[in-house]
Amino acid sequence: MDCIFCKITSGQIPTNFVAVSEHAVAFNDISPRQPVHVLVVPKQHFNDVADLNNSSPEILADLMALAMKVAGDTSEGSFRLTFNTGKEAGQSVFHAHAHVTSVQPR
Ligand code: DGP
Repeated sequence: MDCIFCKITSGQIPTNFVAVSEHAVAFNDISPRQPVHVLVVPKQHFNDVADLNNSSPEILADLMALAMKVAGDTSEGSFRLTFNTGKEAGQSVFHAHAHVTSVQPR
């Protein structure tokens, strides 16, 4: 499968991870829309967060814990945590991921 986030999480595309957990990695978005814009991505491929929730709630819990750590480390406690799910909702990369964004970097 030709998936850009699989290439990033596997190390095939070298990427600076800002945080890592057992099942997920976090890295800066290539085109940030806020001063803080970090993507939190499961190492294993799932098409979107609904697929991830149905297939592996424990990996979703691990990803959420990493997203909350990133939010705490990068913001002053005011942040957004977003999963765009489906093309009509703005999802453009079909490998599940959370956006952590904040206008107030730490
Ligand atoms: P979404 O639209 O919710 O599917 O978000 C996908 C995000 O992924 C979008 O904000 C841009 C980002 N992105 C796409 N390709 C790359 C890449 O190769 N590297 C990084 N760091 N981010 C990427």
